[in-house]
Amino acid sequence: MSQLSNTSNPNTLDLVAFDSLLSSSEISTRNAVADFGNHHLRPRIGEWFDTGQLPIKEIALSFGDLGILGMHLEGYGCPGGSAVEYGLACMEIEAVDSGLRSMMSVQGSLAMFAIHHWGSDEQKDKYLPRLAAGELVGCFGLTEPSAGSDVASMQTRAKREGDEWVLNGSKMWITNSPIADVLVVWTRTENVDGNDENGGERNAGKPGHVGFIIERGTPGLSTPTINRKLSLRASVTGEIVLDDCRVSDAQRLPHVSSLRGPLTCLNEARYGIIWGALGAARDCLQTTLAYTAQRPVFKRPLSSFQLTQAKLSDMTVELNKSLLMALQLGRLKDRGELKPHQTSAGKLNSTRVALDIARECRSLLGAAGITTEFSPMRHANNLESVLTYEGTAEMHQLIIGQALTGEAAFR
Ligand code: TGC
Ligand code: FAD
Repeated sequence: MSQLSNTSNPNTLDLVAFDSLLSSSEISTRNAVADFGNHHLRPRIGEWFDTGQLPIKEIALSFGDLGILGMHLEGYGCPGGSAVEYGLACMEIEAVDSGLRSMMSVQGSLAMFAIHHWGSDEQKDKYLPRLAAGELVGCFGLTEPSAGSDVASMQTRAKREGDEWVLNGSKMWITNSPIADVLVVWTRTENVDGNDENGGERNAGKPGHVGFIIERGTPGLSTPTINRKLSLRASVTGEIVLDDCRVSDAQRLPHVSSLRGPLTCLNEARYGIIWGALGAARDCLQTTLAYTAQRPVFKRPLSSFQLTQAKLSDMTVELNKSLLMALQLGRLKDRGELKPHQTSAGKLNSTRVALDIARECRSLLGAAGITTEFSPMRHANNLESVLTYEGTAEMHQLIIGQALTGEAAFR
């Protein structure tokens, strides 16, 4: 049975025979992740969101067992799945909650991908198998208090002293930083050295942006938690403060020394969100279809009114169109042909469509829609973050705009 219809209305949401576009192995991967989500995560998500507390280490280990951490990476204990399988897994996890998909994205697409793509063999051997198993939790520190969308304005500095680097600055809004064992942190430096993909010796002594793998317990590192969140409550968010934090050169990601380093990683996480946000939207629609079928208004089920049906139809059409776009982008990615501005188009579309659907579904539930008993308002609140992180909607409009016109209008 299609995962577009895993609750009370078999096949109702699927308008395009979506599963006919998937291979049997993609369907079985998708179903395994959906089963895991429905049995192990869904029963507990309301409590995690309400309390803002969740057992991350336990979740990381279970995600590792399921094979969804660094799912689309090859070697070093990583599952080596396809981009489409990875996307389907993101969709099923985010159908439960965006915070849980964030855990998966930050670990696999950001921290692990950074090490896999830009790290040394020693770094890959040391960290990737344990991150893939969920024995270690990773995070990715790029955003700063005064540099979010404008990554190039980052203030965090790395200064080389002999075989060591001294790091100073702070990162903000970092998923999992308070509990991460392994922190990938991006800095600006005036004295890049060593062999990097941008020209090795060409860059020696020149300014650039370099990434470091910092282990918890390193002197000068602290990671305060950010509290009072109204969104992504089933996720831990924090700062990364570096106060004369010293790391050896062996902790530097050696193969990049420009913003291409972190921005390449963002492409991966943005891709996962294209699918993930649609999982949240699907869950809102399933919840709302079931609710409106049993909610009497003016002596008839709410679902029997024309206005209600128009809303449900429009939302379902948007969901199906967006899924087709996600799948096409996934197929391009599996062929190695996906361009960053295409990823932006998918991220922009999926997050906007999902947020619209979550808000409309919340309103169809009336007052019942405002508690965590039903999922739409929880998803809507989460999707506010998803719209903002991994590049705001405006950043993706500008990236697409640049591809269309050849003009960069960021600054
Ligand atoms: P620009 O001058 O255009 O580029 C600098 C260097 O980067 C390269 N580049 C890319 N490489 C790979 N992929 C991309 N998408 C790339 N975009 C640019 C570019 O070729 C150049 O390379 P090189 O080697 O020649 O130096 O950069 P810019 O300063 O003009 O900035 C462009 C802009 C605004 C698009 C960029 O800053 C941006 O994307 N800003 C948005 C920031 C963002 O998305 N932050 C996300 C933080 S992580 C997060 O939110 C995690 S949320 C948790 C979860 O995922 O669940
Ligand atoms: P700003 O950049 O200050 O933007 C504010 C507003 O101005 C936005 O609407 C934006 O679109 C608009 N704007 C900015 N520039 C322009 C322009 N040129 N033209 C028109 N409008 C513009 N970051 C990490 O590095 N790692 C993480 O793990 C991580 N996790 C996160 C988890 C959560 C829950 C949240 C909410 C954020 C997380 N982030 C993370 C940070 C996230 O990536 C940033 O919030 C995001 O990039 C936007 O930056 P900002 O918040 O500083 O907003």
